[in-house]
Amino acid sequence: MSFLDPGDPADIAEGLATAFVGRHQCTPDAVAGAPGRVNLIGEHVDYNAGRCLPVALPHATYAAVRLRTDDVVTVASLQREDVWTGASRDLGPGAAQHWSSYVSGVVWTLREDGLDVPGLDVLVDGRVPIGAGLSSSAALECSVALAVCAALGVDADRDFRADRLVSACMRAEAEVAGVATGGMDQTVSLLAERGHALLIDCVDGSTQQVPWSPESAGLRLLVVDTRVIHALVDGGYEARRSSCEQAATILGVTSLREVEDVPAALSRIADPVVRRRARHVLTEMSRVGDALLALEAGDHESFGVAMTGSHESLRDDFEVSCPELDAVVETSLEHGALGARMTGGGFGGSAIALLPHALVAEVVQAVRSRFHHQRWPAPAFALVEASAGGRVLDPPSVRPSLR
Ligand code: GAF
Repeated sequence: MSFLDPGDPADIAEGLATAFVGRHQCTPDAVAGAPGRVNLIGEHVDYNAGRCLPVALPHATYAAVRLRTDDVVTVASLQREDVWTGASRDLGPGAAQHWSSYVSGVVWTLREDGLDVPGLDVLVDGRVPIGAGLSSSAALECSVALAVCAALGVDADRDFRADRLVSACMRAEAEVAGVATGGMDQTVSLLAERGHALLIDCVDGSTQQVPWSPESAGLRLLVVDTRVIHALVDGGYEARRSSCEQAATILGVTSLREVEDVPAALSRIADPVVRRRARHVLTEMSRVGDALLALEAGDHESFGVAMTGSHESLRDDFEVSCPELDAVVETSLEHGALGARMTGGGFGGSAIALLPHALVAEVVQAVRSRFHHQRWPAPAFALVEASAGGRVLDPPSVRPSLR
């Protein structure tokens, strides 16, 4: 069985620093890494002021940064051929859309937020699969934000991350890259702690570390990347967000979180599509509550039931699943998973399954066979433990031959 390898952070940082020297003939001032995520439950509730429960992956994106003496910004990646070069005027909203917008956007928002960021060279090594719904964009934004802060000598401690960097990265994605997300991904990428899921209350952005180690109960969290490319910029995400806003307007609330009597609220929404979207959000908010109670009681079976309920609601009411995600969920459950669901924005991307360790090989084989039988591209798998949020890898060492 082969699983997506997150790599060793120190080795990746060293390789990246070495590649940086090869490209720029000088060492980077800082290297930082920030993880992707899977969300355990609480999907499409962050922009409705609800609570969500993501876990940081061991797979991260790494950024090496060197400050320049002029105003030029260059952005390159070990995974891509093209290099983006711009100056101040090219950084903010309205700049041409390019993968580098996630990087230049962060440089722009950090400046907007008052940091004195000069021109810089950025080199990225992305180890979060792109388009897999595992939050590679937030991992990129957060790694760049942390590396820029480290290069400037700014101490990005927990409070600084929570108060300044989460919103800087969200703004970069919304205002420069063009996708107004709800903040879950950036928050967990910057604030997660090893061995914990992060409970985010999106009503005010407050967070709480929730112990998450199903391994101690003989369980594993399996991630299945369906290889159906998920992209938030395609319009489906924005359409769901706008249906939720419509529902809130009809109900006279600022966010769906304020709704108390769910059946009564739903009966006031005449449009069947808007009603279904609202029903997902409102029932998902209560499933998060159920899941938290189950976790507190060490009741993984009930946690699994909430996960599967979440998938059904995302599939039937929110309509953001796809046949490949449904197939992963069904197959995992048929072969003994306690719960399974799509994770992240949907429209492709990844699913997760919580299952006994002893069944991992069987479930992987069954999912593989099902994809093969359907003539779908082979899926990719990862077994993940709750990992830490972004960190500066310091000091970046460079292989001796290039010093
Ligand atoms: C994407 C977004 F970026 C998040 O903010 C969140 O809305 C998620 O989809 C759905 O829960 O990952």
